[in-house]
Amino acid sequence: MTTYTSIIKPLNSSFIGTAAHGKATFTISADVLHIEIEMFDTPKNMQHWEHFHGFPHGENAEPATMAQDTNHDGVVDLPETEAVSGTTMVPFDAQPHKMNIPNDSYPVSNDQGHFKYEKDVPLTDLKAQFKEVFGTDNLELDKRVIYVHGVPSTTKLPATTGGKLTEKYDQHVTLPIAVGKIIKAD
Ligand SMILES: [Cu+2]
Repeated sequence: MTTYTSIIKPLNSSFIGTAAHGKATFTISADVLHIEIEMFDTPKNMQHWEHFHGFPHGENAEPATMAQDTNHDGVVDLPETEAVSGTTMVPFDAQPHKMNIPNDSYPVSNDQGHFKYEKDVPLTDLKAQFKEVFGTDNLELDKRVIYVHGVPSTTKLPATTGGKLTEKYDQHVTLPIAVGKIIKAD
């Protein structure tokens, strides 16, 4: 059994007005990846996208900081995270092994901004899909970072905020609100 953990720290908190934070645990045993993610003080009563991000070819991903606000508009948007954190890889939604990023099956925060996500993922299926997309079946969790996203659609973002995927899934859905480096536990 191998365990990985992540302390998830706020990002863009001064802009969004709440410091989202939490913790994740990943346990690999036999053919199951067990995931637990608990978040506090996220924007409340809304769905929050969450994934691990990384580089497919062995590079080590690091959490973005305000230093990644390269266009100096006051927010670190999804495209700005890519330089240090790589690309969106695996969603923590209803079916992580499908690796279908844009969907509505991510966790929803309560009126306190809290949510807890728990999932058992079939590892063989996840690795097969990962290989299909990234050309390797090595998840390399300790080279990944976890992102939690999402501010209310009413939040006024700078016009320069990137990360709009579709009309439905725009910059509000993808704006990073917290990030954590995944590390291998002893
Ligand atoms: Cu993400």
